Amino acid sequence: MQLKVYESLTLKVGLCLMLMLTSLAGRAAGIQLQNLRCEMLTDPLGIDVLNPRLSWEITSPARGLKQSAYRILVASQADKLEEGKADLWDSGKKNSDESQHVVYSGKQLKSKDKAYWKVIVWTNDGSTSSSGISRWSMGLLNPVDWRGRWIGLDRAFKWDDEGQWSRLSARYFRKEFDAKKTIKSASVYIMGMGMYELYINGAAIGNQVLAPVPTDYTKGVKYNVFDVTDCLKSGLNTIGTVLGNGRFYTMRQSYKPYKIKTFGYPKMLLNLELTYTDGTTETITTDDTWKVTADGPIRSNNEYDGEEYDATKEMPGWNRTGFDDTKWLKAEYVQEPGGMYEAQMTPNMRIMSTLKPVSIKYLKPGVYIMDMGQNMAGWIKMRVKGKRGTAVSLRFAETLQKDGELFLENMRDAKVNDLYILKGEGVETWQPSFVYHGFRYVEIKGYPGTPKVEDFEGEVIYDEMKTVGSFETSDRTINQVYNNAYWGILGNYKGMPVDCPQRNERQPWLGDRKTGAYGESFIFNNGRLYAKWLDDIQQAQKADGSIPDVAPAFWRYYGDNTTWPGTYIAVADMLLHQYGDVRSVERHYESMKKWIVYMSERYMEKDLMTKDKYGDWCVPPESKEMIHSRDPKRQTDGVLIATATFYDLLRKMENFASIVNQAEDASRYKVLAERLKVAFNDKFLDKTTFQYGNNTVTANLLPLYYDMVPADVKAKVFNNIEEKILVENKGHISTGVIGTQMLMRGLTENGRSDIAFKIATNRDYPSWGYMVENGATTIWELWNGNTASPKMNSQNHVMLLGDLVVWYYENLAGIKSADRSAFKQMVMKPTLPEGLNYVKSSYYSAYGRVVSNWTRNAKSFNWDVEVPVNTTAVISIPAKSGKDVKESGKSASGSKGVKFIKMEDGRAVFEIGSGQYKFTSNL
Ligand code: RAM
Repeated sequence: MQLKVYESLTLKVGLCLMLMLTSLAGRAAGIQLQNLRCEMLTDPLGIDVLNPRLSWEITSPARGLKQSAYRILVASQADKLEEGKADLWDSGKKNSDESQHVVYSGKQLKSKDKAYWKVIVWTNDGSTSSSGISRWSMGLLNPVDWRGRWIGLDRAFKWDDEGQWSRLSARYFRKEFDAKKTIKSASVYIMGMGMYELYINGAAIGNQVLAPVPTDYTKGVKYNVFDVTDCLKSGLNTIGTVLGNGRFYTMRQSYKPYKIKTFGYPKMLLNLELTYTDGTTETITTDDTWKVTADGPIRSNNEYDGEEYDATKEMPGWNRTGFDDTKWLKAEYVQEPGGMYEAQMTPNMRIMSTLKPVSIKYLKPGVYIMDMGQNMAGWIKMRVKGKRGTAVSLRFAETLQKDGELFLENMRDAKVNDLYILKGEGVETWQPSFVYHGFRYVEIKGYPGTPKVEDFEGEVIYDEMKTVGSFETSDRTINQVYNNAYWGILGNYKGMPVDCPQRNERQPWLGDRKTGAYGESFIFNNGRLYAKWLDDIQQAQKADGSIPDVAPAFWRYYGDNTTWPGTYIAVADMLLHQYGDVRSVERHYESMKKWIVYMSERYMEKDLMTKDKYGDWCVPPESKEMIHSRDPKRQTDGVLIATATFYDLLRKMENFASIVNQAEDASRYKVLAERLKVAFNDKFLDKTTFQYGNNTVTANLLPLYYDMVPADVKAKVFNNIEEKILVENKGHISTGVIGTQMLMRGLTENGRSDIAFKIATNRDYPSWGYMVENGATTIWELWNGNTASPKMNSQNHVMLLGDLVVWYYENLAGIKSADRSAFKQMVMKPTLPEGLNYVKSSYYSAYGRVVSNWTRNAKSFNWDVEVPVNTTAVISIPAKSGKDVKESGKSASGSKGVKFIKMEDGRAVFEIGSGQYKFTSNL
């Protein structure tokens, strides 16, 4: 059985310490517990939720297994986790099948408290089983719990440059202290702005990079917590930190102050809490006894322009005891950033994988071009040997020009250039600390000797999260597009979902993820990242209710738009549907409501929502050089888009309102939605042609998908879509960021999965396959990404994925959660478009692994299905009759865990419980 504390974060403890609690689970009669392990690699530390939600996963191959009761025990010490000793909480035996998000309801926890917990479960086969032990700890819950002061240096130095391509060297801090007694335990609480590296006695603490996650620091400041007990000793110890700029000291502040928010110079607040074996405690805090220098090896670090590292300026031993810091400056007291201090509830970024370059080619004297074979986001780790003072430059690009040089125009004014200056002491290994790049190709300049593939490695960086989905089909285009989507999605997770990782932008644009977040959740366990993003959006909201298009609002785009800000509500809905995260709905309900009220009061005219900013962004334009179409026939009316979108958001709000017991609100949303629908159909539906607006696919699809179309004309509206795609567009996509969000599901749900399949497998323009055909290894910002102007043409944007990934999993694989049940109930109904012969897919839900592997030929359909313990699935198998379906060679209806329900649309429908099944039917 696996335990999880949903609220908590998987912060890693130091390299010199890996605390792993051994699982103490016993095996109870009847239940074979498999894969006994703690879900968290290390325990969640420093959370700031008083009543965290506890979840567990029961693994067993048994069929039809369900939890019938549970009992949670929580204690302040691991050895107290026995009956009668659980001093924090003993839930008692609860007859319930709940195993997700059970709210801790024990003694109130205070700052720094530790909690150890386990669960005992009873299952419907009469067995009992006990889990292993997991733990969490509380952070510093009140500002007063933070001792010491913010320190930094509020100025630049003579080697810095604060112009448009600002250069600010990293700041190194150190503090020696004497631990006079024997240490029992020690924890570090750190807020290091914009980014920090932390060392104790020379050892790097944690394997996070580019930490903490970015926020609007005037609204919220994230702290990270580490258990550093094993890194300290009695006597003299030394803490060292390095502060980089991140989004805190933002370049270009003198360039576009009206647009780009900046926060000042790097700064930090740190508490090291020591508990001695005699029970006494001591806190080492940041104050003006710390020493600091800005004259270390990191000469410049700038997310967009790159990092410069001069190894001749290294300061050996600077983060260990005994270093001579007499030439260093005294740290200065500085103003706090202004935001609330918040425990970081989402894991930091980390080096998640590595890539070997596929080639390094000579370009001209001293210049080589390295190909990583994959558009990736992260950095290059390099090995080099040469004379002291030699400078090696690495520049990054997504594509090459015809002459083999880097194509840098689409980076706009980002310099994307790392520089390493050798110290000349044998083999040197280097990778930057405070920047990342989005690239496939690297220009290597000034490398001593001939650079070899073995000397370079691409380190792929994104938020630490599990890959939970796998997906493969018999179609090579779908497989490659899936792979491109996978790389694009992970590369754009940067403590927030950004639009792109390479050019001078990298902003968390809301609209790009409205449906994307949902599709992504099938591939990555992104629940905590998106819950954090909702907080970012809430913090970006103005007092009057306005929500920007970018949040955190590093770029100030308060345009009172409908579609992009509506992502706030759509992502909350995704978290509810995929993860059962009711708490996010509760936490954001009032802010979402405020935005709805704000928009309706200001921008509703005659029951239509009039505010739209981007239209159906990035439709395929009339000429392949263009970015945005100017052809009115390709564009969809903004009021149509805004009204349909707002209608859908109101329906979602209606559901949220009932979840938070606001019945009056719920009916208000309902009434308003109805009014919108009437006005919408009056205004946009042509009663003779059954076309909406100017009859673009998007114009017809939005109302159809959102269920705004009068029942008697639905088929006719859908006919217009079919005709448009098949006749006018010859089976091609014509939608942009908006229409693509419901295109694949819209076609499939209306019985034309064949058209969806055609669109998904096209390899000519415009299509996802066209990107593949032209060498893409990620997804482009534009359908014509290989020919359009470089002014807005990223090769790694995920917004054009629309609902494609959702369609892969829910429709092709048939792995789908029943409405908002977060996979407790599933509806598994794979679509079998002609030409697709197999799908092999799995998804790791909160309850455990779901598998759907199907193959078909002219005669039969074979389907291997796996459903986790404590869940059920309604499955739908193409067959002539229920009797025609076999499970493991026998009649399915007689099989254990399988119940025949009905025949429907040429399919036999069964209900199954947990377990593995092998279904076959004759076609
Ligand atoms: C561009 C970006 C982003 C998009 C906005 C509207 O700056 O490409 O992805 O959301 O425009």
